[in-house]
Amino acid sequence: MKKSANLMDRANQVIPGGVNSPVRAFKSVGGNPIFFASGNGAYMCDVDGKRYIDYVGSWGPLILGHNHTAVIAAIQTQLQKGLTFGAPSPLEVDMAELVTQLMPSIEMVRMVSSGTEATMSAIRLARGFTGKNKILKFDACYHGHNDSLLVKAGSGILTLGLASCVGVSATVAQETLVLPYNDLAAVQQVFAQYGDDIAAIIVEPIAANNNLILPQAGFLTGLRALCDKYNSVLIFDEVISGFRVALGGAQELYNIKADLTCLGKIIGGGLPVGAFGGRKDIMEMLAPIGPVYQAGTLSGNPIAMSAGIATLKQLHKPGVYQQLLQATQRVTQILKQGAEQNNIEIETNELSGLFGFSFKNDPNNKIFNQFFHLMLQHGVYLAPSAFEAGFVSLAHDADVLEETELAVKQCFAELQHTVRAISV
Ligand code: KE4
Repeated sequence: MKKSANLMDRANQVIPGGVNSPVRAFKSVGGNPIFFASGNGAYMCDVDGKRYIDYVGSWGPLILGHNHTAVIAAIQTQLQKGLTFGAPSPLEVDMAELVTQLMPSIEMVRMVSSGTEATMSAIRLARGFTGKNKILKFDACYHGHNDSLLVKAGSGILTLGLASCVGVSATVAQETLVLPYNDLAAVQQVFAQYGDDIAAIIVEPIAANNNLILPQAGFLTGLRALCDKYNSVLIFDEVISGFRVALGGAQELYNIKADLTCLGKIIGGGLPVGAFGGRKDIMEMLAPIGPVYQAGTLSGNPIAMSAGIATLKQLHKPGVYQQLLQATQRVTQILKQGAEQNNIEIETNELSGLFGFSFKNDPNNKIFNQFFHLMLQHGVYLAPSAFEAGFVSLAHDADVLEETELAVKQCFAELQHTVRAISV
């Protein structure tokens, strides 16, 4: 990986940590990040020409796999017409109509350029709508890097072992209440105490930034009931789960109506897009018709809209989510079988397009980190952190899964020696 190493030396001189997003830095797994040159279908190639099966998919956008022909064609068509107008364009209306059709709880939607912008805007809107100040989030859920939500967050904050984040003022942090995920009793107690000042609950309906944690029965419906009782806004952060776990996201899967929903990743098809939307009476509080200001130079960018719309249209096809679920179940089955054959204990879970796995008795993720690097050697790119989920695309077909199985078997055979040494 000589070229990657040389690039990292250069990057470290001019980019903090050599990366434009911390979780890419391999800090928790050790070693240097790999620099990638290209992607195609379920594969990526690094700058040294090594090919990997990609189980990160750019952290979610690439549900169709890399460089899907329909997405590239849509981008190329729009490219001929212009990159950006700084004025309304037809594709923004097409996208908004598509999103409101796919997620009925979203009566109106506003495009932004990242998931962070979506959640930041949604909590500002909730505060403006309710006139209340406090935001309730859950430990190790990650909602992007805006100040109010970087308190005890997941993803990179968890990966780097940061309790919260330096630079977030105490006055801002004190307006954010943080509770354990799935602990409805704790939420009931906090509402009893602060209910008249809780503007919103923001929750990942499927927690995918602390490995993969599914909501316990009754948890999401309990949050819905409390928001109804105390007139707080229920915000579903579906930046990962939206259009992945079902066409209508987690809210379709669990049949829960959110007041506001935050979207990202898939909605941009690989280009920078986020969105937030929901109840009309809340959304109409937004400028220019309401007093809550929110804006963005490239919001609704036509190129990004064309990629997102092309992606969503592919997901509309019959059988897509069955195929995605079957592929994802195959991945966790392969992991379980590989571990079992080598007397290694792992736990796995999955939904369509998303999976999590963890090694038993691996409190410091030493086994995970060893496994991560073995998989790299065998041409499989997992998320470089035990605190992230795995992403499966529609490009992960039978041949890719067979190749994955071969690599996993070899890795577990080599890992069993290490596990014995680490466990001692
Ligand atoms: P962005 O601002 O990174 O587009 O989205 C923030 C965000 C919001 N909500 C959820 C549920 C998210 O998972 C994210 C971002 N996800 C991480 C991966 N766990 C992005 C990867 C990174 O930070 O580089």
